[in-house]
Amino acid sequence: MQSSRDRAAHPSHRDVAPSGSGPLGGGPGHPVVMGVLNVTPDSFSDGGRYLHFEDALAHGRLMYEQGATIVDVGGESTRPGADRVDADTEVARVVPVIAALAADGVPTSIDTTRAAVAAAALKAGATVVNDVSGGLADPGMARVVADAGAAWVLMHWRGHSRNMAELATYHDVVADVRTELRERVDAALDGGVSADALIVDPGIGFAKTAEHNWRLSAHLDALRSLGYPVLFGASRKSYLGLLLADADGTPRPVDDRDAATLATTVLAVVSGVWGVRVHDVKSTVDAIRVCQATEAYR
Ligand code: PMM
Repeated sequence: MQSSRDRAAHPSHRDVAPSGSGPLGGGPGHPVVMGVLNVTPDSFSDGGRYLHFEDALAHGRLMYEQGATIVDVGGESTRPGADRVDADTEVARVVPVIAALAADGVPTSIDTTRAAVAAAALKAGATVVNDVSGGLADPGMARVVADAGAAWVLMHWRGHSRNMAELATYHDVVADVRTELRERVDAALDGGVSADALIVDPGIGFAKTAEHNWRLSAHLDALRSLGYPVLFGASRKSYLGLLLADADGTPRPVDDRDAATLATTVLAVVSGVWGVRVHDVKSTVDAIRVCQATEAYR
């Protein structure tokens, strides 16, 4: 079932060693906290709040002070149904923020599916490319990542936000996502990217129903068995709103999903993920410290 590209098949590799680590030092027991910073007018949670440079910079700095390992800067909304923006708009939104955070010594990732945007962001100081398309959207991405020696998050994805709901059909969502992620890993390696640079992500909410999201959340071990660090991003997503809907079926509002998000974070951390991508960094860091303190007494 495992291809030769499954790093779990090579137990000598550091990511599958008992201490397990990956880019940025994340891994089981000491997960990376990726703080979300959307410099967009229309993201589902923080859309419009950080569109202005000063607001974005202040929020990025705040998340870093609160303990974020890295700040994930995005200039295009990926919420279901969202329209695309052009690459110039994306660059104009993210590059000044990344450059200013880098000047402060704050590590940043660029959340984009476009090679040109990634290249501009890496030049401005980002060190990780967070590509929600896993390299599918832009064939030039592998070259940009390889040339920069950056880390690359390959998220499971089936199509752009506009029509992704139609693509949520799986035989077995956990096995299918695993297989499709392995294909993305293979393509990245074939494109010249180092295995050490890769991180995989199940893409919670992307071409997935609520049930698909729960199944993936419950079986993160299956993704970890690929042998690559796993990033988990459930923060404030709509399946949590559906779970916590009112008696009349009204979903829990986005700004009241942080307790639920925290539960997903704790479960993911206990499953041994490399990192979590969250909006509320402070509560996440507190919860991880509780996990670590408990672990120290096992
Ligand atoms: N989710 C969103 C955006 N980018 N990147 C990764 N790697 N994983 C995710 O789950 C993910 C992502 C959804 O939008 P948001 O920025 O509003 O959370």
